[in-house]
Amino acid sequence: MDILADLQERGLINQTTDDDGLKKHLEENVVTLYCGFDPTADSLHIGHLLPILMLKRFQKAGHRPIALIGGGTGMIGDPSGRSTERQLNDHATVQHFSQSIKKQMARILNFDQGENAAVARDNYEWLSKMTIIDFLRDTGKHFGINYMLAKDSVESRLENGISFTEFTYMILQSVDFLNLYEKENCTLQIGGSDQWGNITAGMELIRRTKSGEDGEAKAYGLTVPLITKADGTKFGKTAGGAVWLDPEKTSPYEFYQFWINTDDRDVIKFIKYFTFLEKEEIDQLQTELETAPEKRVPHTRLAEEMVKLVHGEEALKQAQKITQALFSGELQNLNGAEIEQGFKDVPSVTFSKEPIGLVDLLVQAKISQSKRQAREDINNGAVYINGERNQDVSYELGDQDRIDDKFTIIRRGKKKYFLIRFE
Ligand code: 629
Repeated sequence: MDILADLQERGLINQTTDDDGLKKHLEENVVTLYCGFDPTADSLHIGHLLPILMLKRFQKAGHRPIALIGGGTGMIGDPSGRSTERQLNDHATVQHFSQSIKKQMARILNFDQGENAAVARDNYEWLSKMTIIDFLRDTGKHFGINYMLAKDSVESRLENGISFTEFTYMILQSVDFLNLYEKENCTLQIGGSDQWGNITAGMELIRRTKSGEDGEAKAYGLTVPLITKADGTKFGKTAGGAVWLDPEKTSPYEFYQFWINTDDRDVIKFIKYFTFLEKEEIDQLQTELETAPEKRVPHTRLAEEMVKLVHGEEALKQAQKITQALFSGELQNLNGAEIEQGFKDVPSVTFSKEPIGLVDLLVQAKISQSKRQAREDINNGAVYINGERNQDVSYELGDQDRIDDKFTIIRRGKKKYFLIRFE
């Protein structure tokens, strides 16, 4: 199946600048395409995943993807899709963000050898060398103010105000497309639907500056849809904030949980968007969802695919192990790192390593209200140490209760977990 038909089938095309032309272009050529990512944090997040995977889909279909890091544009700030002016980061910070993002990108895309190996570029390379006079004379002349004012990203901001800095952003992104067109024969830019205005501005610049004797210079644009959820809440946000691709910021276990908690109404759509599973298998998962929704087979599959893709097989095994341990309450087999991932969001208290009576610990960690309550809880069999029930009111916690000499998990009742850290 051709790439556009596959993308269409998956619901991954919001719009293209020329459906028929692009289809033909992709059929006849190994097409170099790009997508840009501005370094606005030290990690990519789940909102970046769809376009990254798009690059990978094109690569799998034989085309050549460029991941463009916006080391230059990240200094300016894209107004697209935003209602207020951005806070600018200083140069060193943007550089640091760029480095981190490049590393993450390399984990997902294949930058190794081969005719269509993915390529990484940083627009700081050319944008930082452009002089203000060149910029205004050679590039600015091609942009009419009325054209720029009519772009969504600008028009929607006129009332609340937009700086000249953000106003010119579309020109910089257009310079990139032109530059990659010239140097890399890049003829397609992709992005989220918020990028439509910037992408078409670049195409226009290419057409105006590169059309010559041989006829029209042509470039293409394609956008992916905004991800919506059935319950109307924003995709990629959890109570704890954004879902990051950096395992230090969002652990593989949390990442796994994020996907497994997908709403039934969204799960098949997300499988189409985010995985490389093929139609037959997706149809099968759809049937599973309809006949045995309680088994959550598609959700589990989605979570597995995503953790494997972003963090690898080992991290997936660990996430599954933690999930299983928390589900069964059997925590004995978890190591310190796994405890830390699995219990990141439970109340935690730090103690010194002196032996301490269970009753005192329950009170001091505010797990039980009073000594009397603590004794009652223990007697009732409501208290578990590392997954094992303990009904001894005179029990003293010691070395044997510390996992990796660092953690003890106390459970009170069916589900209330507490993490005791020892220093
Ligand atoms: C220079 C910079 C270019 C081309 C693109 C860019 C970045 C672009 C942008 N993109 C968003 C970002 O960086 O701001 N101006 O966070 C983000 N993108 C991925 C998708 C997006 C978009 O990285 O395009 O739609 C999110 O899904 O918001 O020459």
